[in-house]
Amino acid sequence: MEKSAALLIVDVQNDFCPGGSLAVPGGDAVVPVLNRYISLFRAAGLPIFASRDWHPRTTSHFKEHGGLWPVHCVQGSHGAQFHPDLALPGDAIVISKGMDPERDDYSAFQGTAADGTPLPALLAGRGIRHLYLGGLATDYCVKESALEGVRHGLIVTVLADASRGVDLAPGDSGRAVQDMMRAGVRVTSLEDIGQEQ
Ligand code: VGL
Ligand code: ZN
Repeated sequence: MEKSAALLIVDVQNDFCPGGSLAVPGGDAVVPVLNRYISLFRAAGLPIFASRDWHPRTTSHFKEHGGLWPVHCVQGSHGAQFHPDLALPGDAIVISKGMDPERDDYSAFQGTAADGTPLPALLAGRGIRHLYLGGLATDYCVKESALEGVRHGLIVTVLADASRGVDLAPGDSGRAVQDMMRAGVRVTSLEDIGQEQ
């Protein structure tokens, strides 16, 4: 990975894992894979960002108020916590998103750090030009974050082995990967990254 690369872990939270209120099939399988990416990026001294869905209890994002989804990732709840086995380093930068009660805001680029700084400003401030991202869910937040990264002029690489989709309709995740690739997003896996240098 080049010096201007960063890792973005998308929404690896209890509610998106088996047992959670919006469980992604096999969602927890991304955790050990992401932990290996975390080690690689740490060893290279590269920044690590972790986004979290961070909804108010009442939002148009939820079914009960006209949205698509069951109640999930409510601010401060157990379901909103990162998966307990995700080995986030202490200096990882947490990006919260989905706080606006009138918007879905799937993309992490709509999110902010604890001090309110938006993700795009954080990336620009660190000179990040290449964003590697993986997590949950391929067909929503991973996809929208990747597409918005491209729109911001970044090189974007999706970590296929560290992402899983909701697949509300069968095939959504595969179509999401195709949409991303059509937009110029690269796709890689641990095997390929291990061979880089
Ligand atoms: C997500 C559905 C609803 C995601 C968030 O993180 O991909 N999906 N809210
Ligand atoms: Zn959500």
